[in-house]
Amino acid sequence: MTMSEPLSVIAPDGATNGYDPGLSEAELLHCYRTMLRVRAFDEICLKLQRSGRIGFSIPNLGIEGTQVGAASAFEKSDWLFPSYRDFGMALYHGITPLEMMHNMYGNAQDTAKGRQMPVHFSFDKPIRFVSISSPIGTHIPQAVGAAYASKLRGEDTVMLASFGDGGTSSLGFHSGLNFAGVWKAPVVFLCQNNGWAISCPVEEQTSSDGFAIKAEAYGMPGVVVDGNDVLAVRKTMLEAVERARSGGGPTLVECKTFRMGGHSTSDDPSRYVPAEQREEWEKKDPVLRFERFLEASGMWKAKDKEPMYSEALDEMSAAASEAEAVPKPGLESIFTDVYAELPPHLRRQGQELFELGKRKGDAAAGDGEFPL
Ligand SMILES: Cc1ncc(C[n+]2csc(CCOP(=O)(O)OP(=O)(O)O)c2C)c(N)n1
Ligand SMILES: [Mg+2]
Repeated sequence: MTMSEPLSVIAPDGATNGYDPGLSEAELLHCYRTMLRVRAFDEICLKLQRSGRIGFSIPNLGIEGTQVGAASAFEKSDWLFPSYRDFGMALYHGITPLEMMHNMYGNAQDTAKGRQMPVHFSFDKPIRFVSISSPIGTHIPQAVGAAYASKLRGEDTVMLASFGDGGTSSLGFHSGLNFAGVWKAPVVFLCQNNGWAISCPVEEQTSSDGFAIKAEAYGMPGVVVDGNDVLAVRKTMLEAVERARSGGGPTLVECKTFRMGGHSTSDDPSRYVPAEQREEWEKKDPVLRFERFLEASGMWKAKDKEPMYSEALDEMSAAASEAEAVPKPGLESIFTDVYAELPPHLRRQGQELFELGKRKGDAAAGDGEFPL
């Protein structure tokens, strides 16, 4: 097999090549449902953004197989350093749509207290889903540092660093992989090669034969997998996670997939993605692929899809309504979480802000008092 031939498990007719994913029927259906829930979350967020209720979102259409297959390889005690396009990893591990919607609205219950952009989730349970870093690639060395700390402490926690094809051009990618190789840190690098970094095609991103091959330079295995085959992604990631957990060091996994939507709700991919490319990948839709497997295994029927998807839409819509009703963070939250005791100059600035807020009618109940 050459580096650029991706590993796949689910054949076009839904049969597997004998691979047993080691998941019960309920677990496999959880994978499927999670993929549908990602689509439903996207659909609701697009409507919210287009109607001016939230400022921004990131579509995940086409990447759900990679997200769910990868997430399924990690334990709740592991840490995920996700990219901004990893909604399926959060949902797979039981982070609720409501918690995610609080961030989309930047309301008072958002874990980031409205200080991050929408889509920049951070959660510490049921799994550690580390705050999204907007500057591309900066979270890669963070994941490596956390992995090295886990190793030094003698723990068996494994870290995931997830990023796109564009992320491989960042300094963080090269320094992160270098340190991880030297330290044999328990980290798995997941490169989601979805063909595009906003409007930059992969051919302009690198002149190497894909991204997995770059692992060789850093002294670790590099594996290419069909990112639209959820079971192939699971298989590859499980092997990499087990290797990291047992002291074997890092792996770079390249998932070949395709972003069927825009880069974000501010983007129009029809301006740069050739129609034939999109049509070709639509046939490889990861949800349809997994449906063929589930159907061939007698776990799912075509008539199940519509009620499952509409249940997911109801769930996301209810989460959005609930999050929308939560007030924005109080003005005083601007001054919290940095100092144990607020310095006098910030206290003074805060007071001026509250007075201005009151005069302009922007201050909400509670503003104007420091709880510090
Ligand atoms: C350091 C840095 N440079 C540029 C940007 C602007 N930017 C945001 S997303 C993006 C493309 C990233 O592409 P890729 O890693 O392939 O991720 P994908 O969008 O495909 O998920 C760029 C250039 C940024 N956020 N950070
Ligand atoms: Mg990309």
